[in-house]
Amino acid sequence: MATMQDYSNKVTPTWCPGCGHFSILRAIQVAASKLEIPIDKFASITGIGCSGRLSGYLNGYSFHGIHGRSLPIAQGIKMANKELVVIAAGGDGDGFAIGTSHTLHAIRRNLNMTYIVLNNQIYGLTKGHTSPLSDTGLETKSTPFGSMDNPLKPGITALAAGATYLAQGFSGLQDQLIDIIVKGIEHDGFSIINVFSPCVTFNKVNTYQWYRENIKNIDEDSTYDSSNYQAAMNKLIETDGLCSGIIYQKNEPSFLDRLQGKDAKPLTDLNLKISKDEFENLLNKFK
Ligand SMILES: Cc1ncc(C[n+]2csc(CCOP(=O)(O)OP(=O)(O)O)c2C)c(N)n1
Ligand code: SF4
Repeated sequence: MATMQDYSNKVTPTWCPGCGHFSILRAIQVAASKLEIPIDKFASITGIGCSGRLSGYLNGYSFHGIHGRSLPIAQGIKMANKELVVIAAGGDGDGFAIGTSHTLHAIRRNLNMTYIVLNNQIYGLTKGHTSPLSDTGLETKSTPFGSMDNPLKPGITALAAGATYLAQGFSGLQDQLIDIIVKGIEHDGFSIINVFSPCVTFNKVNTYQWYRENIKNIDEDSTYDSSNYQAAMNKLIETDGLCSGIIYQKNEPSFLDRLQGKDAKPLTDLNLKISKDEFENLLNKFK
């Protein structure tokens, strides 16, 4: 039987004590062990940021990539070897500033993988600049008189882009976090999971206490129907995006279902060598 230790590579995290990212790391490890994902089928890909360190602490294949580019790398890996369970992760800056376009297009592409946003509503690694998800008025090093911009709402943005699985979690609510990650990995398509993950060093407003007081847990509402798109949008609007649980899930053909040759072996298992004659024939077609 798999345990969470199987998914830890024993590297000691350099995150500040109390950082919300610890909880997300643990939740991924527990989720992977519950699903008994073989280590040689488990791949984590991150961008750059404190959040980007996550892949460096997970066992299995891992790739600490480029700022805002975890998704293109992760999608390439999934396309090359569809048998891997692929998890991409990054900060709110990574996914909703420099990487916004990748996030939107990955959502609408619906390729079978999971994307976890470690959302502390600030840039942690660069020592406390605002991110596009920072609340208006937030005083940071880059906005000493308060942020003048309106924040993007990741949940509403993901739904508008056509998300087939949208969940939100909170680092201070482990059981729910594990559950939404398990179900996100099991989802047949692209799952996006936005996790409120306090930066205890640079964000003195959106603290554990603040999230505890402001997040509505939709698991406590037995009438909530996560297959109802309108209800999901309403819930996000009503709570100003501050709700946790599976917000929306629908079944539709994934990118791999739609792909021509989808039943072929993974690219990594194919013999891609071609003979000299085959190569010349190919070249002749372009003459
Ligand atoms: C192309 C590029 N632009 C900018 C940077 C500088 N940079 C590194 S991390 C980061 C933002 C970190 O914030 P976030 O993605 O929210 O992650 P966190 O550190 O809060 O976990 C930036 C702007 C970079 N490394 N590469
Ligand atoms: S700076 Fe913030 S996000 Fe980065 S490790 Fe410290 S608490 Fe976590």
